Amino acid sequence: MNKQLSIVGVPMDMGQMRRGVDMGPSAIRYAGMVERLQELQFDVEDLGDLYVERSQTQTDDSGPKLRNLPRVVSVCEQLAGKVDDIVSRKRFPIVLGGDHSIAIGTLAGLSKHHQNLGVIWYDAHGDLNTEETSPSGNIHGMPLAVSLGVGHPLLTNLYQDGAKIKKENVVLIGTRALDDGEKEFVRREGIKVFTMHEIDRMGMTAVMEETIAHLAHTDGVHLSLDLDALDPHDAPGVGTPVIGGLSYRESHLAMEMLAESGIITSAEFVEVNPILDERNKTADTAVALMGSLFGEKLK
Ligand code: B3U
Ligand code: MN
Ligand code: MN
Repeated sequence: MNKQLSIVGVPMDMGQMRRGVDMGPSAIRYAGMVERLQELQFDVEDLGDLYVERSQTQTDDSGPKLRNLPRVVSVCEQLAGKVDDIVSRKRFPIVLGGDHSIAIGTLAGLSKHHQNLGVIWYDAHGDLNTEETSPSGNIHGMPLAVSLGVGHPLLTNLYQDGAKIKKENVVLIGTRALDDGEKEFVRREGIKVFTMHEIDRMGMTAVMEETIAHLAHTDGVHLSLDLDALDPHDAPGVGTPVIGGLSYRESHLAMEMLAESGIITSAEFVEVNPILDERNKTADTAVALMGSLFGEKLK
């Protein structure tokens, strides 16, 4: 694994309605992220946070179809450039959210360096909505569709024109709250999804084995980890908790298997909202999962 890590925080909360997720990067750092990774002998560079305009008098909560679109676009453009630069310097990017809309920027930046990027979408939700199917107008419910080239042109053509990833290179894990339009998207495109049903039936070991095999042909794999994939018991500090989620232990197993496989080339941890959290539990969980993803157990 690449031993050179670069962290970038994105204090973004414009992709959804619950303020506070902009403080996610601080909460994750406070939970001891940098020290944890340094103990694992990584060379860690913390690039700080991107500048995100957070004026509350300019937020657009009036219920349009694409809430705060211009602001999401400008932050994602900025993030894409940053991620592109990190990878150009042969380092491993770790992006801290912020709401999940930032994945549009992360994947746009990564796509400059990969023809066949794999993506693991570890999330209770599919994030496969478009402005037509979204029940909320929140862009954090759309980043996977956008990255597959489906959505508003300002989003799909961000940084580079068109789709950033291919449908056969995507695996969803932990899914349990798909909207009707998202179900249709998954069926139509034949996307690989391990819902909670499959995880309960097969067990996390088999799910991860299949995931790793499914992505074996890719030229790098991005892990997009939304903390709401976990059960709210272990990750209460998220904007849209969904009961019946992945356990702390299952998630560690998943991260450990990814560490053993060596396939992960970039990662992001999103949707940590300290305002809704219990004593920074969700950020602590995020950092503990990073420990496993970066090989704590293998040492
Ligand atoms: N699918 C719903 C809810 C949602 C998506 N992502 C999160 N919540 N975190 C939507 O608004 O698109
Ligand atoms: Mn998400
Ligand atoms: Mn989610």
